[in-house]
Amino acid sequence: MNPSRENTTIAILVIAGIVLSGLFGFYITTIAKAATTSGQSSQAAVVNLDIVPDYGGATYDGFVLPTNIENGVVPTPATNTTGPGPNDNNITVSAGTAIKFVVTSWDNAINQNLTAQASTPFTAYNDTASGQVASAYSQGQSFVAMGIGHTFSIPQMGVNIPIPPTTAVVFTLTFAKPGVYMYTCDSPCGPGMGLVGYMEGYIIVTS
Ligand SMILES: [Cu+2]
Repeated sequence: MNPSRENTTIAILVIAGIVLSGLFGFYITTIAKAATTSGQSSQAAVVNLDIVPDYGGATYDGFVLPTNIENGVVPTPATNTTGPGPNDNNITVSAGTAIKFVVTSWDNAINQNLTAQASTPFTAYNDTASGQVASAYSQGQSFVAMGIGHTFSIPQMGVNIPIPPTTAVVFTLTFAKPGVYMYTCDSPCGPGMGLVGYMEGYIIVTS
């Protein structure tokens, strides 16, 4: 092989390598995104749920899955109120698995000063000028006049977790058996309250 041909061969190999690594990188990114997306709606060990004020207008606050925010999916109020349907904020998880919930409220309104005892251990994370502050509450711990905008409540399980304004609240729940659990907001937050697809939805627990 003469020197110029060898150089040409090397150049072609380098270019091919760059193109292939780019394609491979894209492939990995796509796989990672697909895994995250499918993990959100089924068999997730982590459930991210946002509370968005005035989602869809008309002061309808809502629990919204992050993928629906990304895709601009705005629900119309569901007509079925007694069971799970295509309500846009239903969550599917596995029974017998510890599920970490991360509920992030983007609502800055305080609707209620809540005095109660923690039904479930939870940690509230707030961003402040001096960094992120975590407040952890153990089961049964009292809180007094906590300013909240919403709650994350599962009446069937006695779960009632306060969600303060512009705060991320993290807690872990394990659903012992397959079934359907309604989740809802107990705080008087407006017309989205008690509306399936907005401040109410269903957790579908599979075996
Ligand atoms: Cu609410």
